[in-house]
Amino acid sequence: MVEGMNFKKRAVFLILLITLLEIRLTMALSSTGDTKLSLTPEHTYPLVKENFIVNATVTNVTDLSAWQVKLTFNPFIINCIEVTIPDDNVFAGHETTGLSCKIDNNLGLLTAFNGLWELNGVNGSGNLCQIKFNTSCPGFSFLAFTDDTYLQNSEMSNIPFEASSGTVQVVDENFQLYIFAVVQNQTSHNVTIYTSSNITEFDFNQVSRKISFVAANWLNSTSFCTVGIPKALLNGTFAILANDTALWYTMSSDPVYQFLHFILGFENSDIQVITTIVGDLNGDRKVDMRDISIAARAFGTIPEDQRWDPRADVHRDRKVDMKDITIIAKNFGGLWLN
Ligand SMILES: [Ca+2]
Ligand SMILES: [Ca+2]
Repeated sequence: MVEGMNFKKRAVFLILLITLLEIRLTMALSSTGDTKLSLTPEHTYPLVKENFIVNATVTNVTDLSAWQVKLTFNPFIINCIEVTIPDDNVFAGHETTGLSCKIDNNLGLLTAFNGLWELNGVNGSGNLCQIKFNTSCPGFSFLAFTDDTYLQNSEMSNIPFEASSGTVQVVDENFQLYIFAVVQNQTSHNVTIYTSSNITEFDFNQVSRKISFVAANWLNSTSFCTVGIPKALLNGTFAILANDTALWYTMSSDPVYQFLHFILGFENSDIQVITTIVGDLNGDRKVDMRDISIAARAFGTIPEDQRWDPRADVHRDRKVDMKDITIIAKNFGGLWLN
């Protein structure tokens, strides 16, 4: 009731704030040095009901005195069992506070912290912590560092770093890899679909830049789908429509392919993967009030909230806030042109 009343106000208020925030966002983009935070292995392909380990590692750091790793994962697919600090970690040989750790397998979030008791930080590269997961069902999970992840120096200032996320593809014998060869400008490309659905009627339309197929699932079942699209074939912002409704998806890529990962319900049979413009949340290839409405309705939410709509999380940091609204507003009025 209150939500309905505030809805219009919220949309107007958000638009008004945009100009101000654009300035702040630009300032917040700090430069990064050569320090990197990554996960090894970057890509993992465990089986269902299998344990696997991922290491959070830092490379080329100077005066590291404390760190916090905050990592999100897809709790429907994997659960975190434990976080440990290996003997050969980056603080090895120094006295530390010890590991503080919080695991939330409902949210898909883990937080781990360790710091030095000593006055000076350490230099170089090394392991921060080791994270053990268990897989529950086939599908895909990102392992992504959130904004609250930090590296701190002995002056208690944040060390700029570049973070790269990892991926987990839990595989199952019921999954099948479909490969469809399509031709664009006399060049052949392979589009791949890795899924437990049965795929038929695959088509690529070069003019409307659209991939379409029919996915059949068992009654009342859901399936997972990964569509691999060669970047040379289609590139940019994608929207996935299932029976004309935009689906939420996550993305990963390698040098050749862009991978789109999504869940299909029993009712989602006519699938279209289209290129669109940034900020188009409902997949109609234009950014207008419909998209602002979707974002405004979900404004201020995180995944466990009732109003949460992952399509509105354009910035992909698991919250719908001004960053997302700014991106949509910047593209407001935009039209996809072939
Ligand atoms: Ca739209
Ligand atoms: Ca966001």
